[in-house]
Amino acid sequence: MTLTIYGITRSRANRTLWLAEELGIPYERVLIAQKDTGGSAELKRLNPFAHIPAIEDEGLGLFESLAINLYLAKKHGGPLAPKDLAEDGLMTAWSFAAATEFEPPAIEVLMNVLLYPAEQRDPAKVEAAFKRLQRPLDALEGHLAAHGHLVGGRFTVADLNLATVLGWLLVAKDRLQAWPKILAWLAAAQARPAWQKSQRL
Ligand SMILES: N[C@@H](CCC(=O)N[C@@H](CS)C(=O)NCC(=O)O)C(=O)O
Repeated sequence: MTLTIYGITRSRANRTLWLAEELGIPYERVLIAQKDTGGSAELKRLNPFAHIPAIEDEGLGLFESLAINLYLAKKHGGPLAPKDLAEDGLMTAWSFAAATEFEPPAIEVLMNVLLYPAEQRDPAKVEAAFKRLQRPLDALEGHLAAHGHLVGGRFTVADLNLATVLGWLLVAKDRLQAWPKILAWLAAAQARPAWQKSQRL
């Protein structure tokens, strides 16, 4: 076994678990939860920021969920991976957009609709997050209307990476009705057997 994935399923480690299941590659798990990350010397060895997920792959320690996924897709190849440098650039760009354009407001939505205790939830923060999301979601809606997927007309690691972030918005599914292509694309991503398996690991 060459690959070890660090992190519990209910964390950003589910991004890498999903990808590993899509690729059909063997891996081991080290179940570290959010509350234990700071105290884990093993994790610090692989990830200078001591967050989950991290991986160890044939001696390489790697961190940042979306970067891990790009690395594993490229290493193992197949339809999820870029077929040339142009696709590589586009998949990297969409993954950076997932982290910069979408993730900060999407996590505000997730926390304030679901994860914070009820008395800490702030509807104004959800409003502000959707205001911030309007432009990137409109842009994505247009891209999906034109191309169906993010890159190369097929489901790739770029779709997977962005779907893991936008999946958080399903806690406010009613508001997503304004973006029907995104809703359909997310539903198709989450209908994939590898996503469904990754939720149960
Ligand atoms: N940008 C990082 C974020 C990693 C991250 O913040 N992970 C959370 C769990 S989802 C964590 O480790 N929390 C515990 C902590 O911050 O100590 C990535 O995508 O991998």
